[in-house]
Amino acid sequence: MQDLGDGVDARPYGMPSGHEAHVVRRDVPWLTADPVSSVNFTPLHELDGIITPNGLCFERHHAGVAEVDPARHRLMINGLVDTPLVFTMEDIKRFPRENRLYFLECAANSGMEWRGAQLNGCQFTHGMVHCVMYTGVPLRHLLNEAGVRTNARWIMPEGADASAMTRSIPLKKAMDDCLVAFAMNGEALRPEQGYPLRIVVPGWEGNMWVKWLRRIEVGDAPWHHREETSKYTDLMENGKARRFTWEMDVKSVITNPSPQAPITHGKGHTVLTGLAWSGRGTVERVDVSLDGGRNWRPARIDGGSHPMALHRFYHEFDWDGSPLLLQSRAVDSDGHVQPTKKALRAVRGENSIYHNNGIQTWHVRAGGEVENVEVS
Ligand SMILES: Nc1nc2c(c(=O)[nH]1)N[C@H]1C(S)=C(S)[C@@H](COP(=O)(O)O)O[C@H]1N2
Ligand SMILES: [Mo]
Repeated sequence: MQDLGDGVDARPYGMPSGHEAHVVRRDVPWLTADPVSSVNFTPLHELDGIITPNGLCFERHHAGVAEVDPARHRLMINGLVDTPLVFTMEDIKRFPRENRLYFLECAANSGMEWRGAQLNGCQFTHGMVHCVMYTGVPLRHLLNEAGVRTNARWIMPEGADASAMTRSIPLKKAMDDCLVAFAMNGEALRPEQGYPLRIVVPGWEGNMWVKWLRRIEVGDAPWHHREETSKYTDLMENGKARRFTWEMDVKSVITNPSPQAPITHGKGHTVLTGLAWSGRGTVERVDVSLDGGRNWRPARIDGGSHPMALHRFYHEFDWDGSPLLLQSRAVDSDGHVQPTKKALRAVRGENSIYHNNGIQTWHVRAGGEVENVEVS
């Protein structure tokens, strides 16, 4: 065996301190129908800054994690192109690449809260989001190599997993800022995030970010597949469904204090922190309320402001030990203001699951314990 040198073989890949063993992805048993069609949640209340560590990114797969050998993996581009092409991983890495920080949010994030406060913890109410630095090749380079026909308007990425996940994406978006990514936070994608290749669709619904990307078809119309008809549509009060609601709207949540992260130090100096994001640009400001939305004060954004990425906010205050109703409200660079849940239901009704960006309320009791509530 090769001599690895002193100490290197003891911990060839670094792991967190044993004291941090509770900082893990968690699931909600009644939401996980089967281990292969599953979802788990990012422990947002245990994290800081704006980058999600690779091992803590929530996972959502419709048919398990595909095991793909990068040496045998191929990406095919076919359909309305001059020359259908098949790329190896090595071929892809010979195109100019870019590094971009983006959040990925499942359209169903906070979906279980549509009709009322339900899950006790921001990990469960808001944990279907992560934010990493992707390294990849702009998709337009690959499409230009194949030569997109003049009548082409849409693309359809397809996954190599058992679900063969597909979504229709407008060609305009594909040519604008989509990436074919092979790395996250500097290292290869994790298997559960689509190793060795996934498409990055900045600011748009997580389900469009096809993992284990094996094919991109170019067409002149959307395909109307399962994930854009039966699923990932928003049923309105009148029985009609909104379709192709791609952008993830401006949203925020206070991660500390929160039900899994109560105030344990008693009254006095308290650091409130949380995350804000928008699929339409940067977050311009975040206001926080300690009294259920009656009074608002600006929070401090720190850690950088990147379009379509998580933003970290802080608000330091002296807690007098009395009960609080904590809320945060984000405003994005496109002028959108995060709505109350009441305002959201007034427009969207009660039948939706997806695209719940309503303002979250946490009730802090005198003892410092925190629970998920709603104020009217
Ligand atoms: N091939 C494939 N791609 C997929 C999925 C899938 O099941 N198969 N799930 C989608 C959904 S619904 C979401 S929210 C994101 C989740 O990405 P993550 O597991 O990296 O968090 O991947 C999307 N891409
Ligand atoms: Mo999703």
